[in-house]
Amino acid sequence: MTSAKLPAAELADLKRQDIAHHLPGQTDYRLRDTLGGSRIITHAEGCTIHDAEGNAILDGMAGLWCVNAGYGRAELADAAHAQMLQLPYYNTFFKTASAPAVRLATAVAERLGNGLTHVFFNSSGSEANDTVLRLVRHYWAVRGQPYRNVIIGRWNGYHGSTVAGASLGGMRAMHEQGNLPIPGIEHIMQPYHFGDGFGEDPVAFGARAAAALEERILKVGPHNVAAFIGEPVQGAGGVIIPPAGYWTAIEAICRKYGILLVSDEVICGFGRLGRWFGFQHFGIRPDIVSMAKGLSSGYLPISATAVSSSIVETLRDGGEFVHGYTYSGHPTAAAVALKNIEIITREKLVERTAGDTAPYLSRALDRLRSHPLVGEARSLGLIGGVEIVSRPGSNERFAGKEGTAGPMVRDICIRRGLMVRAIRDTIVFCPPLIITHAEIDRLVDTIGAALDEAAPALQALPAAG
Ligand code: PXG
Repeated sequence: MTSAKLPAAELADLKRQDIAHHLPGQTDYRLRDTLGGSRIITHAEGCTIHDAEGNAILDGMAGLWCVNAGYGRAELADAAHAQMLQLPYYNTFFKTASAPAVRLATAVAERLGNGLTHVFFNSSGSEANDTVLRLVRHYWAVRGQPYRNVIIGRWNGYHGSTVAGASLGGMRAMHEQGNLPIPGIEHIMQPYHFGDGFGEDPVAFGARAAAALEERILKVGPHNVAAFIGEPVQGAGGVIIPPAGYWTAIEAICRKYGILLVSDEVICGFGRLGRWFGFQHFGIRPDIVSMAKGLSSGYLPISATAVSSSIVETLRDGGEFVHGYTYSGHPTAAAVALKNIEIITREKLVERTAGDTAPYLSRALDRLRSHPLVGEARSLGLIGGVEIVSRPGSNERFAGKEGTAGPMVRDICIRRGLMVRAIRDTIVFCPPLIITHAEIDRLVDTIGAALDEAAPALQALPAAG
């Protein structure tokens, strides 16, 4: 597919309407309006998105960490089309279900293994985690321990934007808007070695970060704690890959106090870390797993909350679980997700990530590791981050302030035809799992070129203090 530049008048009209009527999420509206409206993305294929100005951009973010199977999959469109003609919608509340929902639950459970037998459907990652909160509190009430309702998450974890999702997450900026978190949610330190443990032995730092969970459990009172929730690798927090031993230590602490372990696989699921699910990479067995994004490669909104068979046994004793959404198990979304899983399986995208593209990406990042502005370049599977620093060998930031260099380098990357995100001063990427070696080279070398281009302006900034 070639460029499909929109006629100038049509584009100007779209941008005018965008400013006049549209409030996109996670957006500074004054800034969007000052920039003359949003960039209009018109079409995409493979790993490339196209905008209305005629730019072709390598999508280093797989949309928003989700288009694992890549763009332009006619099979997914065909699955939606066929299902819409047969049964576009029906609910799961009247002791009814649709074939795609039931088959999808089975396909997900088969890939989860580890006793995670049952799946509850929702439409977004946030909703999947709302279900986690409702479910674990209900679970402990049915078990006769209704006081066990505290859920522990981590600072800078991301679990969504609904009231429960943003509360479970540890994004201070989100908490500040809307008087969050809601009661009964605690946060502990994150295992961010580069940021919070610089110079410390990584394994010792990981053990210290995990020990923070036990300390908090003891402070809250073990009998009050319902669950711990974490992302195997924090995505929106800045691609934070925990040190070796962290997750096994967290799991052991949860077991010691009989606390449910929840793995938020909204980003890490469906091949991202080179396994179907991130917890499988870290060798742990969560009791609950939330997932979204890669479940349908973002083609339609659908998410799931998977639980272990022993949780299901308790739920069976609990009467009606008075929770569910109109679109739980949406037949069309489920049909598309099922076809997406079939594609990932058939094309061996999980195996390809583990055995080919992930090691290739990791080796390519070596080219950035010696750059004077790079403090660390890390990846696991096909997710990674590059830390921009003001002094080689340090974790010091330009102008002594986080968030100065990152957006500058990101904007240059986009101008040079690569979509990446800046999370403070970390450039992060999470490309479709179909990415080729040549595209990985382009991703890494564009970041390198953007760093070179930004260097004079960054070095001219006033020093810290
Ligand atoms: N959990 C995780 C781990 C996520 O990354 C959600 C839950 C919520 O999913 P929904 O579908 O409700 O958005 C996410 C979503 C960012 C950014 O700034 C990341 C997400 C969403 C919006 C922005 O990188 N991840």
